Amino acid sequence: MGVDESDTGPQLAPLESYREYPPDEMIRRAVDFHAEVARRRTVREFSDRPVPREVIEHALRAAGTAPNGANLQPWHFAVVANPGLKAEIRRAAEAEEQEFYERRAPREWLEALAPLGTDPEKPFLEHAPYLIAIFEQRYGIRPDGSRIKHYYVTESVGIATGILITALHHAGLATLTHTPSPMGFLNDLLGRPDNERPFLLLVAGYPAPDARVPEAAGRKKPLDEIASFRD
Ligand code: IYR
Repeated sequence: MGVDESDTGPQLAPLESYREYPPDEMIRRAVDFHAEVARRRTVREFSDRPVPREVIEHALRAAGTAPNGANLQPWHFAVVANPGLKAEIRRAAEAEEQEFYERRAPREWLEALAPLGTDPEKPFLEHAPYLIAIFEQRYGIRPDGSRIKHYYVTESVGIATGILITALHHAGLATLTHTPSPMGFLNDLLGRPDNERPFLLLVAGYPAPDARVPEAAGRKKPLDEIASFRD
């Protein structure tokens, strides 16, 4: 019922989920949503307080609704709560970060990071209750082992990650988008296949009670610097 009956071409269904709001309500919703997401801060000090796994599961379901190339959903979210595995991830990430901060990073990059106060120590990888390793699937694999081409993989996974971060924030959790570089160790430690490439490591939990955040990172460009309108 409600599905196009023709036997050729795509099966189309009526758009039942769309909601229109009167303009004043639309504006209020847009204002409120901005205020809600503008409160989000990237946090680097996490509490070890446990978080209900259901929150993570629902946020991941939200991420899985992201628009993506040909609806092939080219992502995998590997959720890590196991303390031993978190410790291994921390060890591997800190080894890469040590290299990054001491050798690999050009001075210009280190200067750009200075206002954030980041360094190679990543204790949050053990303190936070959840690490979500986000993988992009460069291609898919059919049950017979043949490859399925994926499209706009990075764009798709980036959009899904944005929704995931927003969903976790909306639920009342703090996150950190962590990008140890390179991240190949995540495939080894998490047993992920060769068609998957780590996209980023999302740290999620309650902020530490005394968590502090860099002032510089809270300053966002005004609208006239990030957008242009041609009426
Ligand atoms: N991956 C390093 C460095 C780093 C890079 C950027 I660009 C940042 O916005 C923050 C950190 C680290 O996590 O410390």
